[in-house]
Amino acid sequence: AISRIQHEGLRQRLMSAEAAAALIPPGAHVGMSGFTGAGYPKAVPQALAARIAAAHARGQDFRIGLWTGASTAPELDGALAKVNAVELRMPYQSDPTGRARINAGEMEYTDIHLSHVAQYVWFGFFGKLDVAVVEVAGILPDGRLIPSTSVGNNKTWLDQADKIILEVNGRMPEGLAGMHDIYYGTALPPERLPIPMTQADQRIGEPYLRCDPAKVIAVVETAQGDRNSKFAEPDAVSAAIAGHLIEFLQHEVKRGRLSPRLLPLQSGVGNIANAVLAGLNNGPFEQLQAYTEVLQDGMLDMLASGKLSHASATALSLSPEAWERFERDIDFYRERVVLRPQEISNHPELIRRLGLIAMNAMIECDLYGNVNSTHVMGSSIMNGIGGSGDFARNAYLSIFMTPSTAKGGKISCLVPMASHVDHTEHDVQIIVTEQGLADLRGLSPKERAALLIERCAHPDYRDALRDYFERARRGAPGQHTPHLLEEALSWHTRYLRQGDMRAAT
Ligand code: 0RQ
Repeated sequence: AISRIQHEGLRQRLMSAEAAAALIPPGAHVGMSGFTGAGYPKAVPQALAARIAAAHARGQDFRIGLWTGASTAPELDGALAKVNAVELRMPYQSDPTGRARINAGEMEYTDIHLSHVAQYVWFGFFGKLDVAVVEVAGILPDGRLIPSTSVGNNKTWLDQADKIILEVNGRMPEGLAGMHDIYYGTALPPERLPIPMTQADQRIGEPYLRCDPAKVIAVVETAQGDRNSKFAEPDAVSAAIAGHLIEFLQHEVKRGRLSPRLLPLQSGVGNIANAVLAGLNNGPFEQLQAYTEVLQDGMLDMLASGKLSHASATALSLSPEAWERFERDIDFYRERVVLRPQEISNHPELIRRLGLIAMNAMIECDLYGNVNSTHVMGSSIMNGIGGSGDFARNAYLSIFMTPSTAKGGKISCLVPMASHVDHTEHDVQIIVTEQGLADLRGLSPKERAALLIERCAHPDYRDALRDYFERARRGAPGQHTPHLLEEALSWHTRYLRQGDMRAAT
């Protein structure tokens, strides 16, 4: 394990997780590594949670600001949320305990586009970053760091923090070295220059993270793998969504709007996304490319089969079986995978230039194509906007997918008015449910509503949607985006009242 820490001075800073956690003061802004359950620190957050719990037991105030790349794992978000250790969380979370705290009003959360985080910290919008806690796969003799299974905001945390705690994870394969591409050319306005990338697989930076050894206050050794959660096998609903989407892409190729190689794919996380990738792996397209945030099982399968030539991401998010394959064939994957900082994987400039096909899941959408990705019934957070907004606004094709209903049919995912809007009608082109696909490009609001009802609504809700739309067309004061404001959110209030959006029969 010693060979993982090749810098003499940093070897002197080796200590226990408890001793390292003791160096994080109350009120600190702490930037931790971690993105979709990959590359998060495994030991220091739990030791910090124990320290904070002990302080609370003594009646002392002790909370921190917790900044990450994206979601982490029970050992980080879960452990800290459990002891109410987090004053303010950003920019993305999916931990059940953390979510419950936020929705109970006990934890503040600021949900921001993942591409914005690094620059907002440089701009000083969130105040000073006090401590960085970053997992790495190794430390080189000159102090540079071999990144772990995610890059996220680590470059920014290491640059911006006054003090750095490193977790060196001996469980991470040494073959990760060389897979990353850390770009150091991001200056602040008005000195900004174009990012020199024109191909999705291009390397424009360095394989290692720079780190000033003088700022490193602790080095902790760990040997535990990532969270690596399992995906559900594609079910009939997600397979139907994938089928509609692939048929649509074939149609676009026939029309000459896409080449048979398509354009670089961005795919969100979750079971529907994985089913779409499985569909593409068995589909007619060859030599595909990915420029995405997260590399999940479906993309690994496509790399293995050769359907996908290469993939660019900021993090892995693999099931335990996929992780085994990744580790075994890491030399194969290192030739085909680039892991970048999230400010680059999600950069609007690059998304626009490369012309991505962005495919993300959603919670609900309304008759006019406004999409809610984050909130349940208007006021409770689910996860966060993540990268979906970075991609949706700037992609070549902006696609949102959902089953047509949720909670066993009690909720329609197509509603008269969305109870929260993350992606406005202006950023949404294509909606897919298991019922069908609505291509909204070039349509007026009323044309979109008619198409969405016919193609995407569940039959249980189609008549009620038609009825609302027809009455809005007669009774709304304006006929551009007709709404009956007193009724527009009545489906949500009915659900909150009676646990079902369907009118009582
Ligand atoms: O809750 O498990 O309690 O039943 O939402 O829904 O259908 O399992 O779908 O896991 O793909 O998540 C939008 C949340 C979808 C996710 C969202 C309930 C449903 C279930 C999950 P239960 P499913 P998924 C790049 C892209 C934002 C970030 C993003 C997400 C739970 O995709 O967080 O896109 N996206 N990032 O029952 C009430 C509705 C509902 C509903 C579903 N209409 N009303 N509840 N649910 N529809 C990746 C990153 O940025 C990191």
